[in-house]
Amino acid sequence: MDIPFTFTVPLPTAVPTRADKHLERRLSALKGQFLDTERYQAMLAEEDRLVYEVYEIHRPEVPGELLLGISVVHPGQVGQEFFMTKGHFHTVLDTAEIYYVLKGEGFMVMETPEGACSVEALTPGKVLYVPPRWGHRSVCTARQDDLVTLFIYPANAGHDYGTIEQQGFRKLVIEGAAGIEVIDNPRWKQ
Ligand code: PAN
Ligand code: ZN
Repeated sequence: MDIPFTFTVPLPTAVPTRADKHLERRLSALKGQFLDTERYQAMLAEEDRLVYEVYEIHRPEVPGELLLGISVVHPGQVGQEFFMTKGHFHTVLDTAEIYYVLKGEGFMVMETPEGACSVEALTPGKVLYVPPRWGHRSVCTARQDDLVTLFIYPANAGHDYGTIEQQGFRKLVIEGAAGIEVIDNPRWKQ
């Protein structure tokens, strides 16, 4: 029998008091994603740095259930580009997701297979609704602080990483001459 459960996410550490799985994604897991491939290779040769972590609560992956957890993107850059998650579409494209920002600064880069795109600033207290069909990637733009979000999505959604691995998102978040800039991804082909 299912029993309602609670957990807390004490700040500032933001490590949830319950997690069934703790995932660590390092630079090596983001091969091909950063624009500056030379800098990526040089950094990787030095150290396979931790880019982001995910704390997952497990539930049965069936319609009606929700999956939830905490995502922590660490500060850092590969060349001008900020540390970010791999990003994905949901395998069941018509499934949405909610993000609640607990800590840090950053952006959610989003797009649909139909060609729409949107880049939303993430600040503590903000709730972001990612509608069905929108692929999504979190980017941490703070110099020192992690970007910490709570995410909730239908348990049957699944993850399609392959589409993004091929050419990335249409938009990139970089440190430009005038500060943080959102630019077109030059690798992205129509
Ligand atoms: C989140 C993400 C999490 C890590 O749980 O999975 O932030 O990002 P990647 O999955 O792109 O590596 C989510 O959006 N789930 O659907
Ligand atoms: Zn998702």
